[in-house]
Amino acid sequence: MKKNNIITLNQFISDQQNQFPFVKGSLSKIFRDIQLAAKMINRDVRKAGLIDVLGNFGETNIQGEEQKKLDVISNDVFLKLMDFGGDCVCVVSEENDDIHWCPNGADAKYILAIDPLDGSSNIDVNASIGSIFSIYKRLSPDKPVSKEDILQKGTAQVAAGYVIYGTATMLVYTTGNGVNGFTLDDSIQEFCLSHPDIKTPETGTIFSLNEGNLNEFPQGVIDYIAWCKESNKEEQRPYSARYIGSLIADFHRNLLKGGIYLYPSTAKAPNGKLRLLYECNPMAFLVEQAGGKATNGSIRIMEIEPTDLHQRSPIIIGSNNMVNKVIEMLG
Ligand code: AHM
Repeated sequence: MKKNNIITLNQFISDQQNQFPFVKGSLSKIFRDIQLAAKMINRDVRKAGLIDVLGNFGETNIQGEEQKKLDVISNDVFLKLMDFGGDCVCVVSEENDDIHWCPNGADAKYILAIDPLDGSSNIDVNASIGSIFSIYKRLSPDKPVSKEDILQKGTAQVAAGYVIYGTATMLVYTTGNGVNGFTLDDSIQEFCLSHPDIKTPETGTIFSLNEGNLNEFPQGVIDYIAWCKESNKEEQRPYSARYIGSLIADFHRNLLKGGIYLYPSTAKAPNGKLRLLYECNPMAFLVEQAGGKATNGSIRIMEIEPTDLHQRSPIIIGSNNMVNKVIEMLG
C-alpha cells in the first residue's frame, strides 16, 4: 500500500468485485449495511456513559444471560438495516430466540448470523467490545429457507468478520481471500484500510483464557497452561497471560501479535461457553485465512455439524504451533 494512499472499505470492496465476482451485488450491499450498523453502534458505545444505555435491559436472552441495554440496541440496529436492505432472507442472532425473517428479503440469497455486541460484561467498565458477523448462502433459491440453510458448517461461510470498539474502531473481515482490517477515521466516518492482508504469526507468546476455571478444564489444557508458564529461554517461555474476557479484544490482539485463546469445556459448561454460529465459526474462518488454526480439541471448528441455532462449542484458536501443541497435549 502506498503511503498516504487512502483506500476506503467501499473502494476496497468495489476493487475486489473485479477480482472476485461473487462479492458483487447483494453481498457488497450487506457489507454496506454492516458498515452502517458498525458506525451507529460505535456512536452509542463512544458516549455510553453519557446517554442512558449502560446497565441491564431487565430481560435474559435464550441462553439465560442477562441482556445489556446496548446488546438490545445493537441487535435492533442490525435487524432494522437488514430488514430495510432486503439482501438477507433472514438473520440469526445471539440475542434472538428464533430466526428473524427479513420482510423485504423473501427472495434474497444470503443468511446473516450475528453477535451484535460481544463481551457485554465489559460495556459498563469501558473496556473493548465488538460485533461479530458471518454470512452464508441459502442452499437453493427455489426452495423455502429451512433450518438446513441456516445450520450449515462453518466451511460454508462466504464471509465473516468483526468490528472492535477499542481505542480505535476497526472492521476486520474475510471473504475467503485473506483478511483485511479497516480503521474508522472518525473525522470522515469512513473505514480506511490500515491492516492489509493480515497474517498471524506461526507462534506467539500470549495465552488467553479464564484461569479462574483452570481446575475444571480438561487435563490436556491444564498441562498446556503449566507448560506455557515453564521457563525456556529459547522458546521465550514463560509466555504472557493476557485475558480481558472480551473475545474480540483477546482475539484481535492475538491475531496481530501471535497467541492462543482458549475457552474449553468446564464442569459447569461441558460444551464450553462460546456459540458456534455467532462466535466460533466466524473467528475460525478469520484465523484460518490469516494462517492460524481453530479446533474444539478434536476437530476443526469449521467442520462441526451444527444442530442448533444457539449451540455452544469449546474453542482453542490462534497461532498454528500453539494450537497444535494443545491438540498434542489433549492426546
Ligand atoms: P457474552 O456473549 O455474554 O458477552 O459472552 C461472551 C464472552 C466472550 O466475549 C468472552 O471471551 C467470554 O464471554 C468470557 O467469558 P468468562 O467471563 O467466562 O471468561
